Amino acid sequence: MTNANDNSATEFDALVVGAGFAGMYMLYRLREQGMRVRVVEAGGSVGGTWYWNRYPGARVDTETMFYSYQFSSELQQEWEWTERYPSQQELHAYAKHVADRFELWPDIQFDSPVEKARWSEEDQTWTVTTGDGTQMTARYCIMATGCLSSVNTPKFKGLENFSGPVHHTARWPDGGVDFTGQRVAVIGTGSSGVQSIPVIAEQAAELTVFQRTANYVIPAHNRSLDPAEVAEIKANYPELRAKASASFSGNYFPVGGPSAVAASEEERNREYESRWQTGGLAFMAAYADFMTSEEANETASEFIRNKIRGIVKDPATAELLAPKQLFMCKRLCVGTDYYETYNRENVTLVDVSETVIDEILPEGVRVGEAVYEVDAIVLATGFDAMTGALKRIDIRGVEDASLRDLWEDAPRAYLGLAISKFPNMFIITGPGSPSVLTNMIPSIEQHVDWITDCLAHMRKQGVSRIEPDAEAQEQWVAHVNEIADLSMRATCSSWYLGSNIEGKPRVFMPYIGGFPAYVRKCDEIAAAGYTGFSFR
Ligand code: NA7
Repeated sequence: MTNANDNSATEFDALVVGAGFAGMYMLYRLREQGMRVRVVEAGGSVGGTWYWNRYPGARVDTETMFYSYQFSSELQQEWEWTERYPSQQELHAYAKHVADRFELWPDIQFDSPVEKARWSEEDQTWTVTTGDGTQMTARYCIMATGCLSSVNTPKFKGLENFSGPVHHTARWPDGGVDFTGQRVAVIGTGSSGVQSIPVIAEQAAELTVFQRTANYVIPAHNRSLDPAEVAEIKANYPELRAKASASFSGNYFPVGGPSAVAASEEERNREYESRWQTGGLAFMAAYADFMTSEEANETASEFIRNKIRGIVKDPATAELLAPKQLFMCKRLCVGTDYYETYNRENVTLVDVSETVIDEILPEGVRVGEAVYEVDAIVLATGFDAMTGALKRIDIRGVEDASLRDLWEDAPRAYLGLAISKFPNMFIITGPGSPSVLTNMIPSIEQHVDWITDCLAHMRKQGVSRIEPDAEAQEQWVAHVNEIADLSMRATCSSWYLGSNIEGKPRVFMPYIGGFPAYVRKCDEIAAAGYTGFSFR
């Protein structure tokens, strides 16, 4: 095995941008191939999402016995998760353990945000430039930049004049923030808001939540893992992982029934109640027709709205918290005491769906005529999802083609893995792949394995340049769009569509055809000698 344990080295076989779960595993696989690799990471440690999102209450919303690497049976057997939904700290500790166990650290360069990546047709190499001007070159460049990593800070008028601190959930200060005795504003009620609001409410003197869109929040029922249950899963891991891979979302959620409409009201309520009591994302699998029948969808929506009305004592607040859009149209949230938090004396909900946040004043937040005086502001305002992290880098391909320009109207990538005009570049879980609609770690592993096999194939064939054909890419993009239109997921504003970012084109970015169908397609393409790609 070679490694790049020489900080002055600038020439590599492959550069990997990002040291989250994707970049770490990519490094591991490329080193196995004998490649000299450098991973370039903007943050100060490994873990990506689980390095940056340190806000109070940050937890994974996918059961972690399955939200974890499966490439190494030893790792899978030896690591002990403590909770059903572990905290950010535990996930970050896991990422560091993986880096220790596989000795990844020497090949990762931290605190190095990549600003430019340029392809040279003459040299057949990529040159990557970091924030301090350091340049590195390699034959291959793999973007492991994450789907939810480019932070969205809305351009609120006057934000810079606020007299207190402003913290974004995804850029939380290391060491935490003490809100004791303070009046705090939280703007945003997606997963980050849903997780942080109950925790901040316990500490702050007063908490004001600014909600633009109410979300569906299923209770997590987080708990310590029972050693007997862990032993059982570990004893059957290969079989359980295979079941998960054969499931639409890469999570094994047994489907309750084919149709919510066909079920009787009594059956439906029993099914919903049982899933509510179990908790978590498996609620989505209660019936198979939530995304194809509005009537079916409304039965689940109304069940959850009634739960909210039952929990939240003030009827006006309960109605504000009751979502209007279809269930599962926006990403489903999983929370702990989320709705219960609005029964606290020190918590106020402000609706900013029609009268928006006009301005941030030195003393607080102004919505229309009302000024909410606060000492600190928390922005739980999410990300420029899927394309943001790539477009932030000035990426130039063949004949200086600019990725930002080519993706101005919509992202275009073949299989969400590679882009025409950008030879020898791969993206892990890029737009046009199932990515954020699936369990991310298995999706990452599938992409990394596919890329590794592809590079091994190239070596065997004696070729060193790969690029997707424009026509194959267009056909894939058309297919991604066509099936997105068949689902109701694209019917509301969400970050899947880019509608949370001002001026971003509205395009449903992930592939909605399910993990098994996507994997089959990738495997068929590889087996047929990588159809849709040209080699030189
Ligand atoms: P999300 O899910 O994008 O949530 C961001 C929230 O911030 C959401 O409620 C937005 O309302 C709100 N928002 C954004 N801009 C504004 C403005 N200008 N005014 C008021 N409110 C605003 O991000 P998260 O970090 O919570 O979660 C991201 C993913 O991480 C999550 O889905 C999981 O996959 C893990 P909107 O809904 O756009 O009306």
